[in-house]
Amino acid sequence: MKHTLNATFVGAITAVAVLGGAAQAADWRGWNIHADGYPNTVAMDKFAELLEEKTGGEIKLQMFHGGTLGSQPDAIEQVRLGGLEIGNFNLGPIGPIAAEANVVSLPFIFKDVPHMFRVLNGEGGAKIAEGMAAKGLVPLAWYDAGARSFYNGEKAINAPADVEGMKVRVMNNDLYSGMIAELGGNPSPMAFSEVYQSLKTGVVDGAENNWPSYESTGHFEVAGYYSLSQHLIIPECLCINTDVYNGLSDDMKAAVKEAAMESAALQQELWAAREASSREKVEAAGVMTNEIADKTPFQEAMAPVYEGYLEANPDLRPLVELIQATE
Ligand code: GTR
Repeated sequence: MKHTLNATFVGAITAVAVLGGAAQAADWRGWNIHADGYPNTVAMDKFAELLEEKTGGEIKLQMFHGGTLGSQPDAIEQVRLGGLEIGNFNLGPIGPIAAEANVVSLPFIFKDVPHMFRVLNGEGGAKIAEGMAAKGLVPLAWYDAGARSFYNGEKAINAPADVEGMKVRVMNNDLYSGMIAELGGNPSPMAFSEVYQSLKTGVVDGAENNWPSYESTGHFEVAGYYSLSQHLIIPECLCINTDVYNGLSDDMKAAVKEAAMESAALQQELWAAREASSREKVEAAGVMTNEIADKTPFQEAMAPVYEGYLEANPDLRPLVELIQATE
């Protein structure tokens, strides 16, 4: 497939991307927080490969993994402003920017991961995508990030009382700080890259994440109790700057979207395998895992978090109800 860039495309991206003179190729840069071999890293590399292939070499994407281009909140700003074109972002730190996207950060809103995907692939996902696009981030496809659970170095967590007084690292989002506060803990918002040292030196007592991130970061070495609260099921996006995307011709848009969808299919497949292998690895290293027999007290404690969100965003009540009503 051989295209030439159309005028709209060139006009729109001149301000935000480097155009390679004669060849008229667009050189994009992409951000990812994860290490080599992580499902998202492999899938983003695949996206870059497919993008080049499907656009006949007209769009080239250079991926920067491991958060080398900055923290996630900074990278989200960069993509919104067009300093970077592409990012694989967790919707958690996007929530404070796009209220629609923040709905996924309400604790226990999704029953499980398949429920999350049913919502994302329907009207709810369209509403979230629209809200994000208006803030500069078009989600091209959704990645799986499983469920997040609490971990710490001292004890198994079985009830909210076990979180009381505990200093828990959260991602930058007031909903998460509210969530920890409602459980009686002290929230500590902090960049992903700082969590290992903070756990090790006692700056925080615990944190929360999915199996693959708990394992790949080495957090399991310094916080050996993993309690299956599964309080958050947050999707991730393969996101592009809105102006860059809108400036593409229809053919180019289709090629970019197709590459993203194929990348997401690969990510979801790799994710399932990695969740299992990460769990095996940390348990073999001595991590104590516990199921939480009754999650109701955790869920009930979240009522003020929902109330706060709905008070701030009364127009998003239908979205919350739509998700809750989705089978
Ligand atoms: C991971 C997620 C990252 C980042 C990280 C965190 O699960 O994939 O994008 O959000 O959690 O806790 O900061």
